[in-house]
This record gives sequence, C-alpha cells and structure tokens, in this order.
Amino acid sequence: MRSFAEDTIVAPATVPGAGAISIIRISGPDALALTGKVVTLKHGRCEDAAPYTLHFGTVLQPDGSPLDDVLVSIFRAPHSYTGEDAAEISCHASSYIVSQLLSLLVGAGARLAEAGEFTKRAYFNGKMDLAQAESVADIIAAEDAAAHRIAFQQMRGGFSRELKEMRDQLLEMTALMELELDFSEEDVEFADRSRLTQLLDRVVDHVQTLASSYRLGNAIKNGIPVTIAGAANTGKSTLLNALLGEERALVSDIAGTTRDTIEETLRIGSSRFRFIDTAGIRQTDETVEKMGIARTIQKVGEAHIVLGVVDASLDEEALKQQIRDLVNITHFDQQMLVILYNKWDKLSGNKNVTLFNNFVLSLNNKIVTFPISAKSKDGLAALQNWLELYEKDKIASSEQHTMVTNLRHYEALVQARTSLLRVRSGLTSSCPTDLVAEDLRAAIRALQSILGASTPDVESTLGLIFSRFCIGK
Ligand SMILES: Nc1nc2c(ncn2[C@@H]2O[C@H](COP(=O)(O)OP(=O)(O)O)[C@@H](O)[C@H]2O)c(=O)[nH]1
Ligand SMILES: [Mg+2]
Repeated sequence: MRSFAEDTIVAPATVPGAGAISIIRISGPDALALTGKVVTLKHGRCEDAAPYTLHFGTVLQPDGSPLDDVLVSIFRAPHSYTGEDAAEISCHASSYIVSQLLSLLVGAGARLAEAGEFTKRAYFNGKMDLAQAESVADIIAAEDAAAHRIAFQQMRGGFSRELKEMRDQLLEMTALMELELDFSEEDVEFADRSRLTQLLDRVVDHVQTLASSYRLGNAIKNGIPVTIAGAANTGKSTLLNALLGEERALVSDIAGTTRDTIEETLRIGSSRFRFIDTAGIRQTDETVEKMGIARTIQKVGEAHIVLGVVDASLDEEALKQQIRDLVNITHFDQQMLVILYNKWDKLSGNKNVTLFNNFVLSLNNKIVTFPISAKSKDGLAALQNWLELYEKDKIASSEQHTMVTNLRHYEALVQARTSLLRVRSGLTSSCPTDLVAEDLRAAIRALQSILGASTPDVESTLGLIFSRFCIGK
C-alpha cells in the first residue's frame, strides 16, 4: 500500500512530567532509517529489523557521549497505527533526554508532528474511518466507565459497521432504481416498491434510534446537565455552592443577583453531572436580567434533570405559585423535575412535607421532592444519592445500544433521516424514480460523511448485484 505522506514525523507520545519512561513515536517512509541514525542498536540495524520486534540500543550525542539507553519497537507498513513504517523509542522520562532525542531525530531529517497527525495518517492510510479517528480523542478523554465504553466501542468500529450496513442497503436500492431508469422504455420494475418500503422503514428506524441516542450519549460524554431553576432568592446559588463545596456563585438576598448562567461539573458516585445555576424566573423590566431569564428558559430546555428550588418558608399561596411556575417550564416527556423545598431550617415545625407533596403530586405524579436546607446542607446527601441512582439506571439502560456522542455525527444522522423520509413519501406517492433516487443518494452521502472517505460508487454496487442477479431472464 502506498502511504499518502512523503515525510517522516516525530513526536513524544507520552506527556512530559512525572513517569518512569517516555515514548517517542516516529512514523513515515524513513522512520526506521532515521531511528537507525540516532539509536545504535546492540544487535543489528533498525532498517533490517523485523516488524513487531523490540531492540536495546544507545542514543549517542553529536560529541559521541551517550544520552540514554533505550528500547526501540519496530513496526512495518501497513501493520502499524499509522499504516506506515514506524518506530517507538522508550527512553527515561527526563524532559532533557526527550528534548535532546527529538532534536537529534529532527536533525536526522524527521519533522515534528502536528497535533493529531499520527491519527490523521492512520485515517488517510485506511487504518480507521473518520468516526473511529474521532473516538481516539474521546477514549483518551473518557473519565468514567460509561464514557469509556462508548468511546471504545466506537474506536473498535461498532458504530461504523452499523453505518456501513445501512449505507450498503441504501446503495443497493439506488442501484436498482437507476437500473429502472436505464430500462425506462420497457417499463420494468426491478425494485419492488413494497419490499423497498419495508427495507427503508428498517433503515429509518435505525437512523432514528442512533440520532435519539445523542441526548444521553452527549450527556455521558460531557456530564449530565442538571439545571437549577426557581424564583429569585429561593437559594439556587447557595445550593450550587453547597453541592460543589465551594463559593462559586454569588449569593445575596437582593433578587436578581445571578444574571447569567454558571456551569460547573461535579462527580457524584460514578457519574459526572454538569450543574447549571440560572437567573431566577420572575417578571422584570430590567434588560440584563431579562436576558438572564431568557437564558434560564433555554438552559432548562437542555437539562435532563431540573432541580426546582422553592422557598418553603413562604406563605402557602406564594409557594404554590413557585411550584406551578416550575411545572410549567419542565418538559416532562424528557426531563425529570425535582422540587426542593429549600430553607427548611427556617420552618418551626408548622409545615409538613406530606401537605406540600399532595399539592405537587396533584400537578404531576412523576415529580420527586426533597426538603433541604442549602444553607446548612441538610438533606443534600439524600438528593445526591437520588441523582446518582437515577443516572445509573439511565446509563445502564443504554448499555445494549450504540450511543452517538458527537454533534457532527448527530447532525449527519438527522440529515440522513430527513432525506430518507422524503424517499419514503416518494415511494408511496409514486414520485418519479429519478427524484427518489436523488434523495436516496443524499441520505447515503450524509451517512458516509460520518465515516469520511468516499462512498463506494453505484457502478461497483451494480457489479455486486449482477453477480447474483441475471438480467436476461
Ligand atoms: N435560612 C436559609 N437561608 C437560605 C437558604 N438558602 C439560601 N438562603 C438565603 O437566601 C438568600 C438568597 O440566596 P441565593 O442563593 O442568592 O438565591 P438565588 O437568587 O436563588 O440564587 C441568601 O441570603 C441566602 O443566604 C437556606 O437553606 N436557609
Ligand atoms: Mg442566584
């Protein structure tokens, strides 16, 4: 296989800092020769070394003095990460040794790699598709079991396989339709419409399932969004600070102190949450505060969980109004509302939770409630436990499926779905075949854009079809 790159690149594969060893990676047509110029092996030469072998050697400085004793791993195209000839030099993790070694390799003719260049080469040499290449960054960034599982599955090509399977089915449909166009005078129908519709429905379902996995997939990758909402002065910022254990948001009893949203990530148990403190929801004529409130509504829309903070020390009517306002801004089909009766410490035993709950449950029986005091932190442990369990359940329910975590992929899937739905209505309304075929091709392009590279063309698909299909009969 001819590599797409002409030059040989080098970069440290490990981060500088504490550690026992550092690894320097060299890849490109001259990787082994350049390594050989810098490292003198105890036995043999790098250029002659067999692939997947490990060699002891010494790096000498220009004045002949030794820099370090190292181990060199040898890879040969196409069986390496990049698909090129490559070597990895393991040296002692001294920043001095690493920088000297790099400059020796550059002096010998290598070029310092740009960010992501090794993976880029792997992609261009066909070692992985675009979705897999993107997952490399995700797997490195994954901080918990769920994020790791999704990224690893994508890197192994699970998601790509599903995409290719759908793409190939659509390609076959397109090929059959184009065949019809070629034979249009004879009025043959190669593509049985009801069979096509069935097949199409399955693909649409699959695309839809993948697209809707993005909401949870993205949350697993970036932290589950939890919006803290409620009227001004109910204690939202106090709650955020209490959850974080630090004074992150400004707390004051002047209403409207928090005008923009504040976001902080926090790990509870094995899940990562993204807590978003918002401006209070209330009527105001003040422009800046109005903008804050508009953003609150938007942030509430993004949340998986809405923590609705109410001031339990208010009189009954005011309290009920705060609760109704929260119920009104929650999208119960995809969000959970947790009502927090805050400032419980101010009550002198003359209110009871059951009374509040009866009212809340009369509005919506899926709402969860907790009495808390954000100020004294009473009740927060129960809330944290609930958050942890709730998301654990959700994540567990996602384990059987491929999850989409990347916005680019999600957008392409939505595009594919739009085109496929047009194909669907084209098929049932006996729309001209060439128009339907055009929408099919648009759907294929959208799916293919996730994988990168180019679509197998209709010609080769036709070849495939003809191999099991005799047109003369
Ligand atoms: N007694 C009591 N006061 C609280 C509690 N939580 C918040 N406060 C007070 O309520 C006022 C408003 O709090 P803040 O967090 O700024 O409310 P926000 O406008 O909803 O962000 C501040 O004076 C807080 O100290 C609580 O649990 N108990
Ligand atoms: Mg606030």
